[in-house]
Amino acid sequence: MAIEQTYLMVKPDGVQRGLCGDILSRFERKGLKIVAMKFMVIPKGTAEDHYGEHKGKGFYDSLISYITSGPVLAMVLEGENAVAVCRGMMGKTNPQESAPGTIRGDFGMVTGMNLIHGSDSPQSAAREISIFFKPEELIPYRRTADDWIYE
Ligand code: D4T
Repeated sequence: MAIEQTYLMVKPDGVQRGLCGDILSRFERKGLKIVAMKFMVIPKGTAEDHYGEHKGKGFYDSLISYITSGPVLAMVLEGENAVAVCRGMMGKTNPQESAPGTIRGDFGMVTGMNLIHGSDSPQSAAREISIFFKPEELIPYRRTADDWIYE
């Protein structure tokens, strides 16, 4: 199984509700490796770039104003099959349909405040990482715990 990188972001509601630590610790405890992290308010143009595929949809304007309404915790995580693993941990887009034990299932109530973003494919991950991080902001290092996470 290939090692992948994925783009994750605790959205403004997650930051305001004090859930950054809880959300990040789930990924750390699972075995994902932190490669980059940034606390930022997303500029409107960057948000429009990130969510370009949704332009023209009914929820687009509120999505852009929500995601730019306050700071987010942006990060790149790495691991085997990281994109799908992290999507599974996030739960479905609508928190009311997300299984208990997932981030959205445990903490969210509505789609418009669904706490976290995660790339939905390796191609999206590469695109999104390049929107939010410069190449030199991705930190390569050997994590000794990997010897006890992977066979
Ligand atoms: P993101 O992209 O934020 O990780 O969410 P998902 O990958 O799970 O879902 P998405 O791309 O379909 O939607 C992006 C973003 O738009 C919000 N949204 C979505 C909304 O407010 N109303 C809607 O009807 C939909 C489909 C929530 C997530």
